[in-house]
Amino acid sequence: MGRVKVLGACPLDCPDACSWVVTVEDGKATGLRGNKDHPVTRGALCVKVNRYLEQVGSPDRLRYPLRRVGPKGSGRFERISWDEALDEIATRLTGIVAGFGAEAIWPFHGTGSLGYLQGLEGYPGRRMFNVLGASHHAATICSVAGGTGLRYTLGTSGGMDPEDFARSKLILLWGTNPLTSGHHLWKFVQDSGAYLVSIDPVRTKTSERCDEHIAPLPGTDAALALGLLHVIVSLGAQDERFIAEHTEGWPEFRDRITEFTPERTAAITGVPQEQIVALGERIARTRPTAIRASQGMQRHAGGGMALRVLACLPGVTGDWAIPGGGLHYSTSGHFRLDDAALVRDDLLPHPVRTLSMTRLGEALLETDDPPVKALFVIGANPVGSNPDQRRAIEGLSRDDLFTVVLEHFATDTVDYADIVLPATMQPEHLDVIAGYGHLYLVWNEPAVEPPGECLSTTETFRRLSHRLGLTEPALYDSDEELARQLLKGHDLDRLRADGFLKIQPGSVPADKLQFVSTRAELAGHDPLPDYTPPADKGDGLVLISAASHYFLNTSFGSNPELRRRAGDSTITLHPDDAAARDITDGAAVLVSNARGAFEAVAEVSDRVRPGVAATTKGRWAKFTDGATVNATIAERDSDYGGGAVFHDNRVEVRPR
Ligand SMILES: Nc1nc2c(c(=O)[nH]1)N[C@H]1C(S)=C(S)[C@@H](COP(=O)(O)OP(=O)(O)OC[C@H]3O[C@@H](n4cnc5c(=O)[nH]c(N)nc54)[C@H](O)[C@@H]3O)O[C@H]1N2
Ligand SMILES: Nc1nc2c(c(=O)[nH]1)N[C@H]1C(S)=C(S)[C@@H](COP(=O)(O)OP(=O)(O)OC[C@H]3O[C@@H](n4cnc5c(=O)[nH]c(N)nc54)[C@H](O)[C@@H]3O)O[C@H]1N2
Ligand code: SF4
Ligand SMILES: [Mo]
Repeated sequence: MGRVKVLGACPLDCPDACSWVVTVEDGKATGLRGNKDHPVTRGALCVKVNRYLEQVGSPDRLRYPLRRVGPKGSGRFERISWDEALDEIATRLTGIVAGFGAEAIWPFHGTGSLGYLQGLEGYPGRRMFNVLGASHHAATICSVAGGTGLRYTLGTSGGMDPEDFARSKLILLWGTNPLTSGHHLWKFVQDSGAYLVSIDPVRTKTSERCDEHIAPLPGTDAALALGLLHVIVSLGAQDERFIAEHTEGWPEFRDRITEFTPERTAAITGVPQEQIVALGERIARTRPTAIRASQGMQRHAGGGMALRVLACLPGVTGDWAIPGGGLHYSTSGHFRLDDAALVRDDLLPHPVRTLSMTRLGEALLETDDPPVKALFVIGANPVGSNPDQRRAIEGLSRDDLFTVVLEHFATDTVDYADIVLPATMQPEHLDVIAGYGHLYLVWNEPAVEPPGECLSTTETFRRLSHRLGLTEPALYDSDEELARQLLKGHDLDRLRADGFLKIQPGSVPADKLQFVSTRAELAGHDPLPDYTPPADKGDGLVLISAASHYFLNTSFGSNPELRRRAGDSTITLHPDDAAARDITDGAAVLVSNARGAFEAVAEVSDRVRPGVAATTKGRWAKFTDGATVNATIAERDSDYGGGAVFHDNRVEVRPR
């Protein structure tokens, strides 16, 4: 068979959507590296995905269907055949539909893969679930609040082309840590030679590489942006021509800005007045200024509002009209693929309810119209990733809940499954990925055969549809047919041959930029931007649990080498906060609030500002005494779209 190279795409929930090259020798994947030809990947993957083939070939990989034999949570399973698994699922679903209606079924899709065929973007199985009339799933856990806020201001959530950062003169890295959570942007940031400002309550790896670090109190970014605008407008540095031609509601917005004097802004944000004024002056005189804001800062009660206000800033300075100016949050809004043709909501027999990913505990424990009786967990690990871990586990422990988990590894969530189905990994199936940190579609050609009896998610649902006796022809479309339907109007053959294809972004703003937003008003919100304070107002420290350098959400959480490098579960405290609690560096501590508690090792450092503590997401509860930071997080919605509020979280910390 010899040696061949196959082009693929990283499926993980990361803005960079790398194009990769798999070396296959005699049917085995022997090498994986970044594609040198891709303008963003530039030949490099990352510390996590450099170990991806280790994951693919791991002895811990799930290879066969399993049926639970111990109590829920015990993780005791027996191997069964695919026929047995599909029969049992079909029988249980048929009973649940007869007894409670099909809306009692919840296909719970996570971000394990962002593929359009096998992952979140295309909701694999949705066609089958639509034919049945199952509940819909809203993937609210990650970015919806910020995306919605941007649309209120801009009419689109897609901002700058990240490659244009190379042309910026001032870059604000605002609530984002790209050197950990999507490092390929850094090349463009560096090429720019721009003055770099990190705005983050935590001094991150990225902050260390910037010219300046500003550490606001968490959840106060909208106030900071309004305060910076106050300085800009006081200097008369607004771009009157851009404002007149491309915006709506300037007089009202200008009045709002007037309220955010440097004094008031400093009081809200905890940033010294001089720093606010100096940065405002710098923005006022520097064109183009670019803002990179990502998901971190919108995991707050006012997260949607924060992005809404941030998008106004380049509207006042006119940066939206200058190459290298504006804001980049996620490029997803620029991809115009035929999602509707893929998911086929026209197959629904009647309108159905939508259940929010963020509210798993509530849906499993409190919803009864109808109750959730069957849960399909697809590419998700809610025990590790969802807020309010204790309630999520309580819900998943319900004996009357039938849970099917499609997985690669025996995660914390798998332990609560009735049936586990082994899924293929990226080199084993066909898929199409769209970056959210660049403007390329990336093709993933299958390179090797899957191990054991693993099946792709699309094939799993084709077989289950058959077992259920469903006759709708669209349920049996092949992966290639699905790709063609999705990519209508794009050159699939060129994409397949080259491995990637740059798309043409839409214009930003899409129409007139709305300082006063009729779109927000229509959705029942204040038409005028403001500052929305954090919701968790307890006395404790505000705990931020951001991306870990070594895991991707909970993916890789069982990789031995990455676990070793990540070390113990830590919580970083400012020396003043540590001293006030008799906590010394390296001490074992208990982190708790009314919702739950987890154990950690204290790191005492001024990397965090007083009043703020930091840890990371992604650990598995089964490796950390049954609870992670997510045990302390509230299952509460942010302001827009039902987003999650992971960093709007007060905790107490005490020695153990
Ligand atoms: N290595 C690695 N990479 C990842 C991930 C991972 O788990 N590991 N996760 C991926 C996923 S799912 C996503 S959505 C993205 C997320 O990537 P990011 O958008 O970078 O999200 P976070 O890591 O949550 O937070 C980023 C930064 O925001 C800061 N922050 C928190 N609250 C505030 C605030 O109120 N104001 C300001 N100014 N800053 C704040 C945090 O301290 C943190 O340094 O990254 C992806 N990339
Ligand atoms: N404390 C805290 N918690 C957070 C966050 C935070 O900032 N702080 N961030 C949140 C964010 S941004 C996100 S996006 C969520 C993510 O939460 P989840 O969507 O639960 O993502 P993962 O934890 O990575 O779990 C994905 C699972 O999918 C599996 N998987 C991967 N590819 C495939 C596939 O092709 N098929 C199948 N069947 N399975 C697959 C992986 O093995 C993995 O176990 O976590 C959230 N949780
Ligand atoms: S996780 Fe991100 S940086 Fe790493 S290979 Fe995947 S897309 Fe690239
Ligand atoms: Mo995310």
